[in-house]
Amino acid sequence: MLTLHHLRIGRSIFTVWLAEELGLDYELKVYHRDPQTMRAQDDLKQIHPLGKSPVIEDDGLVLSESGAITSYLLEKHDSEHRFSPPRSDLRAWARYTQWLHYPEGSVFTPLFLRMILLRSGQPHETFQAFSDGEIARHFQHMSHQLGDNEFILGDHFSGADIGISYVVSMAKRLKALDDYPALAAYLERNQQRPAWQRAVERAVE
Ligand SMILES: N[C@@H](CCC(=O)N[C@@H](CS)C(=O)NCC(=O)O)C(=O)O
Repeated sequence: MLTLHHLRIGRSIFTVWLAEELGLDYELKVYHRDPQTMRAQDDLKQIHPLGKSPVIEDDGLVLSESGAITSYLLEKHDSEHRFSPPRSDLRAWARYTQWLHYPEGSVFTPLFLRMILLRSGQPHETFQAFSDGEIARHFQHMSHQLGDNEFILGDHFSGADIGISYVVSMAKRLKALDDYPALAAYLERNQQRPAWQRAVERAVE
């Protein structure tokens, strides 16, 4: 049986969404942040030494990292390749893999820096300039990639849309989305999907 460990509030709701898109049967365990530090508490460390979420357990396999979890779940439960191209189509698979890892690998860091700067209330010129510049660079890149398409890789929803939606939603929370109406509409569209709605209902986001 698959268990999904979900820390509120954070990116693991997006893994719940994937599980719902796939129609999986899974147990959802919900964790809460320490109200003072906003970090995960020790209960998550009992599942994985990093104490971070998402984490899944599947027949004794404990797996962290949202991108790796997406790949694993699709490999195991999407033999029809509804949500990712087959490896035999090497170029399509490589492009998909790039967009699967891009949000966590590149877009998250400047957004996180902006969040820390806002929370600290202490201005820092160098960090602010880095985060502003990188956010603009990445959001222009994602807007360009999206173009007039419905999804990040064209007209089909894929596993890559899960992570892209996460960083776009983070930008929305940080009020950094005003210059990117197409990405705002993309997020809205994805959050109209029945699987997203079920995820929210189940994970009480
Ligand atoms: N690169 C990891 C990041 C995991 C991560 O940092 N998760 C956050 C939640 S959004 C977390 O567990 N934070 C709690 C903490 O660091 O104490 C992934 O993609 O899954």
